[in-house]
Amino acid sequence: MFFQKDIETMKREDLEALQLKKLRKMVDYCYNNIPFYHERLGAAGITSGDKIKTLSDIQYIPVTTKDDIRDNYPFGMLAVPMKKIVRIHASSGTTGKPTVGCYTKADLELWSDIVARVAVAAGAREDDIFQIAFGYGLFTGALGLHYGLEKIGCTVIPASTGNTVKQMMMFRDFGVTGLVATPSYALYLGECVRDAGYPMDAYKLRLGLFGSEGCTPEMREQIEKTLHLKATDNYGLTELTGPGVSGECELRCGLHFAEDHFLPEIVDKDTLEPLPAGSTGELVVTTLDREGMPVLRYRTKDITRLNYEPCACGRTHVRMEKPMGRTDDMLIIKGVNVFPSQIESALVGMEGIGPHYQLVVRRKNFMDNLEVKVELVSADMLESYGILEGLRRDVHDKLKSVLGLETKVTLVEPKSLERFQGKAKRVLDLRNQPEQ
Ligand code: DLL
Repeated sequence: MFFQKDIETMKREDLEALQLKKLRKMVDYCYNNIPFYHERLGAAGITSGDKIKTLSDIQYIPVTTKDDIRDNYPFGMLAVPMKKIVRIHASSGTTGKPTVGCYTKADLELWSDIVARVAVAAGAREDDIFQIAFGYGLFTGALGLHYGLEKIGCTVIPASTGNTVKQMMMFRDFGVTGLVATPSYALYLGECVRDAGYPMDAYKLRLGLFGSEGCTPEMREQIEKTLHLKATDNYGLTELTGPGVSGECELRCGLHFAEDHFLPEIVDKDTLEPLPAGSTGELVVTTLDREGMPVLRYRTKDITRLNYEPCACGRTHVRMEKPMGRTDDMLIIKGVNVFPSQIESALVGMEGIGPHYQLVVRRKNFMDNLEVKVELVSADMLESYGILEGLRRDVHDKLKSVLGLETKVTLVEPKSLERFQGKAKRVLDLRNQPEQ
């Protein structure tokens, strides 16, 4: 049930004392070893860790952004000589240069520990056989889970993405008990399994370790129904190491943060002011032990909340609510703020439509408009205008009541929307295209 019980159930005051000690050391380490931080911290008057008297003094440390890391591409944020780096990962990013993550041997060791912790908390055990259906490569997901699960003693199958027929064959032939994937890929695999008529209840699959993108409770239910497993969520970022930063325990009531290695804060996304405990805002994280590429107050852009109430599982580390989205994914449609996750929650599970959707944003007369494309579950419905129109109206009305917004709803044929093997891209932004 625990991977590192002493640490995971530490008393809060001891945990905070540990964090403060590590934070002060980390400030010194960054100031002395990374020119970028020497300059930033110096300009803020924080020339030594001694200036940090309490944990809340962290607010005086300047934040670090993705642009800061990009501006120092590729190795400007290193705190150690290159010869101490034994692994490089990178996040693809949709524009410009990728964000690079560099690891020393100690970083890799710590990374496997935190992933092992997340996996055990979710219910993984030594005798599990895990199929890793994340893309192997620069992405931190696959190798991160790979070494963490091996550390527990699980059998790991580095399946990678693609070739769903083979994925399904391995489920059966290798007696797979656990699946690692993005929720979107799990959804797609579930659909393939159902279409192929595989008797999933005869399979041994029981646990899903899903992450790297959001997944609403409604979507999770769909995945669990088709794959016959218990789906759990884990979270991380390349800039902070990768997966293992936080993850759900078997009770699934928030993602326990690896607080002995990462110090999370919630700030106002516009003013960067710290927000009181329990508020929703942007997650900012400081690495407390990272050796190769530490970061101070990294702005994740993820919107969430932290819950400091102790969890019934016995873990004391703070629980992060599933992020509702990224600040840069938030759409502003006719003055209304909309997160794609709100639309997902409203749509998934509605009768007559499937869980796949696409959001198309256009700009007309200086105003943003939203088209929501949803798939019908059965092509037979295409034959009745009355049924189609009734369904379209239902979807429209549900979105209107949830979002308070007029949307254009388009019903499309079954299986006509794109399926994803990695992170889903559900928003098609046509705002910079000529009007259509
Ligand atoms: O996605 C690391 C990871 C891999 C986490 C595998 C979990 C499992 P990046 O590619 O750098 O790293 O993307 C980080 O993905 O800021 C979030 O916006 C999003 N994200 C990651 N995990 C979750 C999650 C990996 N469980 C960005 N729920 C983050 C919601 C997530 N969003």
